Amino acid sequence: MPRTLFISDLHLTPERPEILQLFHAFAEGLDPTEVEGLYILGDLFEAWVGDDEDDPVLRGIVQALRALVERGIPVHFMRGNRDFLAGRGFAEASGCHLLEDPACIELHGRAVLLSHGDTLCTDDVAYQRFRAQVRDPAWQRALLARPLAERRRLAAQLREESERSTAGKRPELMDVNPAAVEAAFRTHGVDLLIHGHTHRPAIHALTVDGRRCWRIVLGDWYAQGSVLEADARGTFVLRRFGADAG
Ligand code: LP5
Repeated sequence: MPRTLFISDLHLTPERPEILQLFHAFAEGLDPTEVEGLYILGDLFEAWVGDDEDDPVLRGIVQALRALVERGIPVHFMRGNRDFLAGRGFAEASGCHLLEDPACIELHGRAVLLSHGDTLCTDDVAYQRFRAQVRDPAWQRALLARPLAERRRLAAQLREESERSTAGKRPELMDVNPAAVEAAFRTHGVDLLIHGHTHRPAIHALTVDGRRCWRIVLGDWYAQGSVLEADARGTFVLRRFGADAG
């Protein structure tokens, strides 16, 4: 039975060749007669500093997406907090359809809400302030006007700053806020939300205004691959695969 696939938080970088290899094997192994579409819900890249990126490894990832689209598998891409600078140039080169965050899609007759997930982490006030700044179009225009090498340096500094900052935050602070999750179900009138970002893969059942709802959290690709598969019967399977999947 054809399936729709959802992935996020691959954090692909030349520095982790084994996960790059896993991604390429995953993409090449997708069969258009079995896969109706692939949704990438953010953080495909460890860091994307602009669509003029010329690193051969990162361009190879863009090519792999394009090859999927040319083989007849539509690829939908939502920006995450690591690849929020992916724009029209990336979409044209990869053939991906860019999704806004959040996006409501129809999946086999059911409305499903998709998000990277960072906007639901409302207790992390420092991050939300930072996010508002880097998502500002004027800030992005000014940044993208700087040379590629400078943007790479800034991104590396920002990563260091982020690692320092997250090391000092309580884990619960970096998870979704229950009220923000409920508000998302209520606002969009859906009973299923799929997101990534928190790296806490799970299928959660909850009740919102008396309605049974489901929140599916995608896994990261740090030690293995992770994919959510959905079929037309309404079955969702969260699967790990590759080296350390167990
Ligand atoms: O990414 P992760 O999972 O480690 O942590 C996130 C939040 N951090 C971020 C920052 C990104 O990691 C940075 C990646 C940049 C890649 C693309 C760059 C494009 C070019 C940009 C060039 C300027 O998103 C982290 C959350 C955590 O998720 C959990 O939700 O807590 O948030 C933070 O750490 C933010 C801090 O709390 C506040 C940030 C202060 C920034 C200070 C600026 C320093 C100036 C550096 C030079 C530009």
